[in-house]
Amino acid sequence: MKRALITGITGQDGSYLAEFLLGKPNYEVHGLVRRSSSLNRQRIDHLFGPDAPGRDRLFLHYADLADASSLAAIMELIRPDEVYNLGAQSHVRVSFDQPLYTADVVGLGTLRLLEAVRHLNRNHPVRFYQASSSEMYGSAPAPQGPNTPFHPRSPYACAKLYAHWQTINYREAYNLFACSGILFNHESPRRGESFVTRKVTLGATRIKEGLQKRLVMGNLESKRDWGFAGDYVRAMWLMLQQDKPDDYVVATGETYSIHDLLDKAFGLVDLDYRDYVDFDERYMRPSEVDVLLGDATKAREVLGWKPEVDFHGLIKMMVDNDLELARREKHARTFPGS
Ligand code: NAP
Ligand code: G4F
Repeated sequence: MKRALITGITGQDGSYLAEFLLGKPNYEVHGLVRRSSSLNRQRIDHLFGPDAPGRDRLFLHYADLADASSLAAIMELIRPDEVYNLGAQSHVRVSFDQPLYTADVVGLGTLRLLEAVRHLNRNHPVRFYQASSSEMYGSAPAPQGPNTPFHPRSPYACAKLYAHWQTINYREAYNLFACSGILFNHESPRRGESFVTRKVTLGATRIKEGLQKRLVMGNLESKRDWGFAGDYVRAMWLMLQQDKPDDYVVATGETYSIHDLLDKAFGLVDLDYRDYVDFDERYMRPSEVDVLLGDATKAREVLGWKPEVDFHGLIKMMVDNDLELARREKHARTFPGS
């Protein structure tokens, strides 16, 4: 039985990765969770359900990337074979408001975890995956691939770049099996509500059901290479199954603007977004990343990875999910207590 440790298991990617690994009969999955005043385990609750495959192989532990002692203790307790570092303050706009906190959790948090992994690796081989980000490319011209120089444009991106280089340094200095996946934007019905795709699919469907009148947005000109999170966690796992550790870009190779996203999501519920969208300065960033478009040739050739869900399929999946949520909310409002 292989033991995997996931930081960020309560997040979008953590929940898909846990599901993916538990779907394999030879994995025990350990997730790191933070103490919070109320439980926020909605994305992984179903994994503990009576019919969930591997529910008896899933374990949660309290720890925090800000707390080196908790990471060291967990590493010794679990002695994982694979560590997936997905935990982060992952919102770019928020990182401008909380730059030091973001740097601590995203940058130093990764270093704390790498130290704990390095110590364990002295007597138990561990493979490490770092969730690097296409945000590290920032203003570098598209398309961005493994040889594109980085030019980060936010406190979040700078912190991710620090973590990225530490991961490479631990591989080179200590011979650690450490991989960095430079993942372009990936989304799903489990995406946090304040990221642009989910904000738009929630907004369009709630407007359709009469639960909301307007949608207030920031910059509509930027472009992103959006894929499906379920496809991207497969790439993370594949990286750790190779003979040699390396870094990979994971992307769809297609890019769309926020206008395109609005047009697609509202179009799926037969609405014209131009009738409903307002602008507010507060959603703008002090420095923006204009165009992200990834070149995932290496992931395709070496890992045999390719995305299975395209932009249309992704937005449709999210709209279908959010339409169902909106209909349930409307029903509950119309028939309270039913
Ligand atoms: P997400 O939904 O925001 O999830 C972030 C996770 O990190 C949550 O489980 C959160 O726990 C946890 N976390 C936050 N602060 C922590 C701390 N101090 N200690 C331990 N855990 C902490 O993010 P995601 O979209 O799944 O992304 C996963 C990773 O990939 C992140 O590192 C992100 O930066 C990176 N990434 C994401 C994308 C993308 O497009 N999604 C692209 C490239 C890279 P709580 O539930 O307790 O808040
Ligand atoms: O959905 P976003 O907030 O994602 P962003 O900034 O690209 O970051 C995401 O992807 C990164 C990978 O490239 C991850 F590393 C990171 O953790 C995160 O998952 O914004 C996308 C674009 C931006 O250009 C933003 O300015 O949408 C634009 N936008 C326009 N109006 C908006 C809004 N973004 C948000 N969140 N909210 C708006 O109202």
